[in-house]
Amino acid sequence: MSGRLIVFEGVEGGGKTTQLERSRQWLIDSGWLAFLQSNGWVQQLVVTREPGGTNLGQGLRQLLLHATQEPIQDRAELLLYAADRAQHVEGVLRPQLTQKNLILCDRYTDSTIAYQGYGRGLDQVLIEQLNQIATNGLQSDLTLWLDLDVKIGLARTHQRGKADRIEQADLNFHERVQQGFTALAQAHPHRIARINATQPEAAVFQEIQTTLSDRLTEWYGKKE
Ligand code: T5A
Repeated sequence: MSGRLIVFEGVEGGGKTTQLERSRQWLIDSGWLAFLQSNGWVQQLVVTREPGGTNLGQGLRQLLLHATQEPIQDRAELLLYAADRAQHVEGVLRPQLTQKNLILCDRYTDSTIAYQGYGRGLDQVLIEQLNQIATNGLQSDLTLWLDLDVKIGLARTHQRGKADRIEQADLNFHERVQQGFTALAQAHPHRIARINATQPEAAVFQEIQTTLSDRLTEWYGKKE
């Protein structure tokens, strides 16, 4: 059995980074990781993200989120995210899964459908094809969609300081991105689990913990 890919998705400020770290810690503290390791099903727990999960990706992330010299055209943006993903899948995700590692990844293919497809309005068929090229068919095993009102998420990120290039886009853009995630969750009810991210941090994590426990049990059996 190879490893598993668990992805955290959602609009800006939804708490992905916060909850990913809590999940990492819980997998260790709850004994799940030790259980999986002792049975030889999982070797390591790995944390990564898109964009920016490789050296090349870190440069692309800098360009995508902070470039100021000239506007980035929508199709160029799409291709840069795809380049980041192709490098990440072949250089990190696939090798880690082959080594039976359990991966927690901040954003993946659904972000491209939501942001470049619904948000920018680029052709969905083109995006599906590009996702297929970039991933060579690698899908997440579970995606935790942190669902919250875009205004609340943006307010959280603004409190934190200067907004990045994508956070600066207008509210309508972010509303369309949210519609994208909603449609994706409806289309893939087993792969994508909705988490109510409007609640306080600990309550959000409680939902995530329940979802993770259920899914790990489905994949590997009841933890002893
Ligand atoms: N993108 C990405 C695309 O357009 N296409 C693609 O294909 C891909 C892969 C990446 C950007 O690139 C875009 C999407 C993004 O715009 P990012 O850093 O990965 O950038 O994504 P962001 O959403 O910008 O990350 P953020 O760090 O802004 O948001 P998070 O990770 O969702 O939230 P987090 O955990 O950092 O929390 C944000 C703030 O809220 C507080 C935290 O303390 C923090 O201050 N917070 C809460 N406050 C109250 N209640 C809670 N429950 C809270 N949870 C967290």
